[in-house]
Amino acid sequence: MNFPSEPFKIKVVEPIRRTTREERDRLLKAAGYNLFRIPAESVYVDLLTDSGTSAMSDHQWAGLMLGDESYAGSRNYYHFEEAVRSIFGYTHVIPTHQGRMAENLLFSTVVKPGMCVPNNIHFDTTRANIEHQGAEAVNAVVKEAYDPHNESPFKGNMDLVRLEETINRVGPDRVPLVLLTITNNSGGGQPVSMANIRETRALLTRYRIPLFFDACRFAENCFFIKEREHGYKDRSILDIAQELFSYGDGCTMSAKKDGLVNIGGFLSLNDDRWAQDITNMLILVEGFPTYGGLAGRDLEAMARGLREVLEEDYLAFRVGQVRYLGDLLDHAGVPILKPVGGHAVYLNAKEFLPHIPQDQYPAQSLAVALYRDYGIRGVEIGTVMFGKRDAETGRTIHPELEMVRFAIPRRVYTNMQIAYVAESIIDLHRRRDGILGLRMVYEAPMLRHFTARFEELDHAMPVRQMVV
Ligand code: P71
Repeated sequence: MNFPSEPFKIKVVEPIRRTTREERDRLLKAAGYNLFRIPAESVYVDLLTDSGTSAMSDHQWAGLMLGDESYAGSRNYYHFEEAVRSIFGYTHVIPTHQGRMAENLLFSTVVKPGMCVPNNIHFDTTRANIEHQGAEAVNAVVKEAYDPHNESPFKGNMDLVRLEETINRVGPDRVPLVLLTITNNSGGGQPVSMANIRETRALLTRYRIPLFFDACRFAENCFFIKEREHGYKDRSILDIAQELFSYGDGCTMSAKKDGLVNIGGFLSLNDDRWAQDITNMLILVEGFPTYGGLAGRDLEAMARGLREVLEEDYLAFRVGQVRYLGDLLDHAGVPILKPVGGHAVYLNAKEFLPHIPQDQYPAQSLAVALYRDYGIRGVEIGTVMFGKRDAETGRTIHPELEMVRFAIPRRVYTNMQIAYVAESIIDLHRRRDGILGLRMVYEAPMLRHFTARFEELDHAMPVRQMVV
C-alpha cells in the first residue's frame, strides 16, 4: 500500500492537552453523553468533523492580510469569483458564510411544498433544508452503498432506475432539481464516477430537470476518478473537475471542506432567473452579493484554498492519510466501512457492538467509549443523526448504516497521531464486550444530534422488537 508522507512542513503549532479518564467521564455526564457538547480543549485528537477544521497554508494566511473590507466590490470577491468560475464553470457565483446557507437559499427559492428532491444520499443539513420547505428528500444511491463489505470503487453512484422511478412516482414537474453529493458523505465518503454523472445528466435531460452538485468534497472525488476510472489517469485534477461540473447546472458548496478554509461557502449556477431570486434573498438574510456573510479576507483565503486543493501531492497525501487509518484498523480486524472514503474512516457499529441493539444507539455508545477511554472524538452517523419517528406508532425507524465517523481535518494531524487513533480503536475493540448502550432523554424536533442528551444504561437492556 502506498501512503505518501506529508507534502508540507509545520510553521506554527497549536498545543493540545491530555486529560484524564476521570475528567472525561465527568465531562460526558455533564454533556448528556453528546460529544457536540464537550469543550474542544478537552479533546486530544478531534475527528468530529473535517469541516472548517483544516489548516490553512502560509499562502492563504498571507492572503488574509490582503483582505479589502469594502462593503461593495471588494477585490477579493473578484479573485474568488475567478477561482470558482475557472473550476466550476457556472455563470453566477454567490458567496455564503457556509454550505447550509447555500442550501437554504437554493431550496427556499426553487423548492415548493409537495415537491421532491432526489440525491445519492442527502447529508443531514441538506435533508433538513428540503424538508423545511415541506418537500420530500429522497435517497437514490446504488444498493452497494448500504453494504459495508462491498468494495466497489464508486459506491456514491446514483441508482438510475431508482431515480427514474422516483421522478415518475412524483411527476417530473414536482422535481425542481436533482442533487449529487460528491463525495457521498453519509454513505461513507464514497465517490461518484464520471460515467454515472454523465448518465444521470442524460436521464435528467430527457425530463428537463436540472442537475446540481453538493460539491463540498469535489477535489477528493476527482482524485478518486483519476485513481479508479478508466481514461482519467493522465488528466489533471482541474481538468477532471471542469469536465465533471460541465454536466451540471450548478452547485452548492461548503468551502469548509475542499475550500481549505475555516469558514465560507457558495452557490454557483447558470440559470439567470434563479440567480436573481437567490441574490435578492441573499441580500435579505446574508449580505451584499460581493461578500455574502463573509469578510473580504475570508473570500481571499477561499480563492487560494480552491486552487491549492487541486494539487496532486496534497490530494495523494490527504486521501492516503485517511486510507492509512482505515488500513491499520482493517488489518487488525476492526469492522470498518469499505472501501475507505476520501475524508473519513467509518466504524461499522453494528458489527463492532453486536450486543447493543439499534434502539440503544450502538454508534453513539461507541463514540462515547472512545472519548472516555482515549480522548478521541468522532461523530455518530446512525440512528441519532438519521433515525426517524414513525408518525403512527412513535417508534424509531432506523437507518441502514449505523456508524461512527472519524473525519480527518486537512493538513492538521501527523501520521503519528493517526497511528495513536488506530491503536486506541484497536484496543477498545478488544474490550468491546464491556461497552453499554444509551437511552435518549431529550431530542429537538429537527437536527436532533446536535443537542440530544442521553443516559448510560447500567446493564444491557433486553432486546426489544425493532422496526427496521
Ligand atoms: C460534516 C459536515 C458538518 C457537520 C454537519 C453536521 C454535523 C456535524 C458536522 C456538512 C455538509 C456536508 C455535505 C455533504 C452540506 C454540508 C453543510 N458537513 N453537504 O460532514 O458534509 O455544510 O456545514 O458548511 O453548512 O462534518 P456546512
